[in-house]
Amino acid sequence: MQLRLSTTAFAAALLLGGVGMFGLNACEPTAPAKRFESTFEVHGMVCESCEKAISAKVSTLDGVHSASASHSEEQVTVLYDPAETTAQTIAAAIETLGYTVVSHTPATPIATPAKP
Ligand SMILES: [Cu+2]
Repeated sequence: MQLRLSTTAFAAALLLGGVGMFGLNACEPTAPAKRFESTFEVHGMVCESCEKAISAKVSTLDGVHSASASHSEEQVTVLYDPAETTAQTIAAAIETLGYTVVSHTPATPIATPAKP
């Protein structure tokens, strides 16, 4: 009886250990960074409506997580997945609204999700 109990306990421990290892493996894949940020220098924004128009337009693009614009800084900051879209695509979308994209920074990987 005692032997049987300890065998059962041993089997349970093995099972738990196996489940634990499996769970660890399942949670460990090192996914490549999918969030990159570029800041665009944009001329032509004069008020809050311009900011809203640009961030709304850019947010609809595939691969864009978020976009925020500031007319006072003449900047549009975009969080996006470069595998799905490019800074050129984002710049073109801004320009279809009538603004001028002067330059943009290279895509910089963002380790942790920024503010939602
Ligand atoms: Cu405006």
